[in-house]
Amino acid sequence: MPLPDLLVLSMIRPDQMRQLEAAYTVHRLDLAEDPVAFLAEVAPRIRAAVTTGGRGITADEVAALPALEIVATSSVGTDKIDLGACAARGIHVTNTPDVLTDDVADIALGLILMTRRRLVEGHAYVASGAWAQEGPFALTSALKGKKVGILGLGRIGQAIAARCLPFGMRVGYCARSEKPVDFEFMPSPQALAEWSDIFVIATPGGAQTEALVSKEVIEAIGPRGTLINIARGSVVDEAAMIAALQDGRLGSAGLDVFAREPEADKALTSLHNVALSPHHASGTVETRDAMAQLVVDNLAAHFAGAPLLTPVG
Ligand code: 8YV
Repeated sequence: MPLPDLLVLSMIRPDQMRQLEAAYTVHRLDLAEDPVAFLAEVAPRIRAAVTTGGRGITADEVAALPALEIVATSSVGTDKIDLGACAARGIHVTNTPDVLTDDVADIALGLILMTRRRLVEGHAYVASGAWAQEGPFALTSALKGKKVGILGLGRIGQAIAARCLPFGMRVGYCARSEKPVDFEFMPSPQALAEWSDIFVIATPGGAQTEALVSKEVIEAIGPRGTLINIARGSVVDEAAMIAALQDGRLGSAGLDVFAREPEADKALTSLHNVALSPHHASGTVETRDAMAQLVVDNLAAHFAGAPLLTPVG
């Protein structure tokens, strides 16, 4: 029995790649010198595809794969996967929720600490010798008693909330609907921004949330406020955020995601009131191994005719 043909658009962890190579005829589009020619050659045989959050799979690529049955992504986000194109053809899509929730929430808290206690500037203050020359570093504001507004209270948003409480912070949220939680509900991103000292974006990416955090919302967070984004760069009007950070209408920002990755806007990277992370919230060995294993296990379930572990939609 020939092994099913599998297309790798973006590689996953080494051990799981070895498992794929043992169970499928693997075609590495991610390594192809001429991806267009490579895809044309293998396309008729491809029954499954593996990708990651940053790569996804386009509608054109889906259309080029007439025998495609399943797309498995090593990410919780599916904004780079054309779900409509997959649904129209009955192509299954699987992602990797839950296994990355804690790591992503940890990075959100890390960015809150880095921005609110100005740890990046403090490091530079010591390293540059300014401490010896200019005296004590400026006082910052405490986390205790501050209001954290979470935009999007899904698994990751709720994990962030759970981490804020032990720091003595109050939690509010905005979501498509009220949830059975003990946090204050705000009906809109604008209302949440007006309420918040720290505004955390934890929504999915994609068309439905594009620029949801607008210039007006950014200004409502305000000169003493902090914006944290561990979701997708597309959720924020990045140009408006940069301008507000530059002229003081927004106090500070902690960002793990950007409008363009990996080339973050130079106007952003030169600011002193930001803490920046290279889209690495799920970037631990343990979590990326668990995500990759979910990819392998979902594919195995599909070809065994068993229920998928983490289907999307
Ligand atoms: C990375 C992520 O994009 O899970 C997501 O949606 O954003 C991250 O985990 C990457 O896809 C992990 O492979």
